[in-house]
Amino acid sequence: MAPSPPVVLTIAGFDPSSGAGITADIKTIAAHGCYGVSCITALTVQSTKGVRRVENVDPSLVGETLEDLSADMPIAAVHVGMLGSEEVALQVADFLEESELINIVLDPVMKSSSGTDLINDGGSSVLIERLLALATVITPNIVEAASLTGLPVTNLDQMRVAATKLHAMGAANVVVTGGHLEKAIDLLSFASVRGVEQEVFKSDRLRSNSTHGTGCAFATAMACHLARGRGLPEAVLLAKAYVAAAIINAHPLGRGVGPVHHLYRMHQQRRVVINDPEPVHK
Ligand code: PXL
Repeated sequence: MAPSPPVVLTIAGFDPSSGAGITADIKTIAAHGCYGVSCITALTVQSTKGVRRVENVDPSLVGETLEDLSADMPIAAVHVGMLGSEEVALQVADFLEESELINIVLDPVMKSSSGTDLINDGGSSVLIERLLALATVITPNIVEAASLTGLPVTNLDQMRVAATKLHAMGAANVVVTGGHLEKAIDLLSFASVRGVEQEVFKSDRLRSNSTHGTGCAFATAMACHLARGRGLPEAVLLAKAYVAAAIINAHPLGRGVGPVHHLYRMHQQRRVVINDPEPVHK
């Protein structure tokens, strides 16, 4: 029998249009040859045209789900996305603290691109005061990095300063994603034997209307690569390439900002590699 795939847990909100959130994350996890399990933090009513409504889940459901899943399966990595409320964020912080799981990727989701709050003020405080320090790596975009640090973040120099402040606030490793900048620049700021190192990943910005869910896809792909034992620089590089390909291969769907194509690899020619459960593509 083939070896079991690494189990990746995503803790996130539900986007019924499947561009972002839990259902999108499960697609990303499957695309990486991992097995996805999930815990829903909040329901949203939304389409490609934006978020209409947010309903946070009963926090005890979150706590019990996380307990049950982690007692049942070996979890190789965790992705944390939308948290919604302070009470849910506290359940997640308590769980991560007690479970001692590794490879925790925290995407500090704050607002939808249409401007709806996806976490309340109390939840943001828990994010800053507890969750930043529990994560292996955090993946704010430039807007989230500005909101977390109170600093302006509109160019590479400011991304560097914000990442340094996020380390001081407790984050072990930081990727500031700048897909919205003229050049798509991501900055990885990470702890190495030489101290804190910063590595810049540049690519051409993709002009596309199919970009809904890029933040979730990037952070979840990072979790999958860490689950497979890859180091942070390689995980960033591969996650960035995955998101770019998911944008390029997207079909125009919906009347608003369309979803990326998380499973674009399913339609590509595969090369079978013995003993490697992860699909390899040419
Ligand atoms: O892309 C941020 C995000 C994350 N999670 C959920 C969302 C959104 C944006 O709309 O709905 C559930």
